[in-house]
Amino acid sequence: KKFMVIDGLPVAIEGEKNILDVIRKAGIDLPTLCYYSALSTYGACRMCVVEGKHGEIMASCSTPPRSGMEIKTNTPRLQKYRRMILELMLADHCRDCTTCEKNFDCKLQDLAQRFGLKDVRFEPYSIWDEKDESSLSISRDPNKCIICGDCVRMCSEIQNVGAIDYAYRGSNMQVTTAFNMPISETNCVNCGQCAAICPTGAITIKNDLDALWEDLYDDDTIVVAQIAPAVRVALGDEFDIPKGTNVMGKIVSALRRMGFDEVYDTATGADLTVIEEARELMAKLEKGDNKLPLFTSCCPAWVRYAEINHPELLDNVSSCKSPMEMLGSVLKERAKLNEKGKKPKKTKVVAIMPCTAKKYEIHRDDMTYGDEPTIAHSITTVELANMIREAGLRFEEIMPEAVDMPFGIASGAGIIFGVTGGVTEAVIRYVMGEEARYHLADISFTGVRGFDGLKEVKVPYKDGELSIAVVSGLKNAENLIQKIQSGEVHYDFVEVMACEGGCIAGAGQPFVVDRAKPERSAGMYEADRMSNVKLSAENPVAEALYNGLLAGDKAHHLLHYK
Ligand code: HC1
Ligand code: SF4
Repeated sequence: KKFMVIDGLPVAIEGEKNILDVIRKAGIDLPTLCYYSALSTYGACRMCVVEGKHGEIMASCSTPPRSGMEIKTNTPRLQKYRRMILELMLADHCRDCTTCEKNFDCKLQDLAQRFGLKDVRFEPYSIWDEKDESSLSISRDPNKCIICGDCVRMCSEIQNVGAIDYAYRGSNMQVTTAFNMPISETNCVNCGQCAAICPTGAITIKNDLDALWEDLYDDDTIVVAQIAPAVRVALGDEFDIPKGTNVMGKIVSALRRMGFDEVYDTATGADLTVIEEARELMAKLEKGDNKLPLFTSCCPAWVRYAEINHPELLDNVSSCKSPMEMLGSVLKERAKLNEKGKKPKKTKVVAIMPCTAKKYEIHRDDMTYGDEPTIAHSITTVELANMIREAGLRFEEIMPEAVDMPFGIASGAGIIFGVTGGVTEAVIRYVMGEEARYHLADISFTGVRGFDGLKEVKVPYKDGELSIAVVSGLKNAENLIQKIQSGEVHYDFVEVMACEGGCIAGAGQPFVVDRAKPERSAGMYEADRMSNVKLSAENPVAEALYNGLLAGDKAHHLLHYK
């Protein structure tokens, strides 16, 4: 067996690609600012330096382990280096910590405290740059960038976008957009993954809470909330509730305490999406339409990616609005009908989402109700946690409550939208019809579940079978598109989610390195098991809507964007 010696103790080498991973396995929390195992190794921050037997200093993230190697992780020299690195970073860093969006959640702040930094002896060596507030989803503050490059590698390696990169040399080096353009004018798709991974406040997620509080305090506005599937299994992370716990009931009561007038579940909207999207697929199959596969359209970062990079595929992208927009349209329509003959109050729909691209989606020209955005505000799971703290609610203790009627029922199929493969599983249940009720376990074993970047599924359909692919992460999506376009593979239906793992790992969720995917997806599937309606078509709310508010051509008008 191979082993190395870390701080005098032998530790087995079990296939780790660098000594950092061996050190961390040994229980030592070696600091890093630029290392994520899912991204390529950059070795820029030098915080992970270790000392060899002969006094040689090496970055542990980029040194492969060798049998018999002896290293130390904590020596006076290493301590001096780490403190100096931090001090130099802080010297050129805007240190307005108390008002920074990342206060208490900043790795640099955390390390400065951990290494006992008391003073920064050096002057800043660059002039302060302007912030870039052009995006609806993210803010960029170059004065807080430590050039670790995590965002650059995330944007290009995982998302295949490359909207940001290094520019200039030496101490002038910056991470910026091409020609320093405002990020909203680049090919950025608003996925927010750069902000999720940024260790400091250099890229943060837009905070839209002030406008929302204003509406909540306004007596003439009826504020209606809808909660996305993935939020319920992640919000608990912010309050030390065990990972993956479904806290839907607590969210509902917290929202009521904060002044929301009505609270609904986006999963009810997802049931409408399943019905509309499955019908669209079945109609295409019936017609022998050559615009197959049908790509899903509920992920706004994916739709934006397709618009920028694959305009030739837009006819293949479903015409369905996302569940958030479908439920939003229904809520606005109902409000309009209810308002007739009464003193009009404004109804505003607020979406609570795991996603930053939803902040962009709500402002799209094709997502309006009348002449205003259907959804007034889209806030993230983390913003909701901040609201709860600001309101002084003890989330851990709050008693759960049920969502409101008439839109209080969602099927399990609608709920699992929040995890990669969930849309597909829900659509399969629909196309199989009532039969699906007896085959729920079989469907779950077709290959739709799990975290592979690409999953392929075959399900029987009429006399033949449907061929389906599920991808998450835009790089995985691009690879699949290349194969489809070269004729190497053929599918009838493709589910795309821009974030690896699906919405449970959205950039608006509390950040943990692995995004707690197993726990969060287990929480989603448990909610499905516990729901008494399994099929979207059997959701009585959907049925009532199709017979009422959505009757006739209203369904197409309200639920589709093209
Ligand atoms: Fe999602 Fe969706 S699944 S896109 O990840 O289709 O955000 O949770 O709400 O709209 O339902 C997000 C989640 C969410 C929509 C649904
Ligand atoms: Fe890249 Fe997504 Fe960040 Fe835009 S939001 S810069 S696409 S990682």
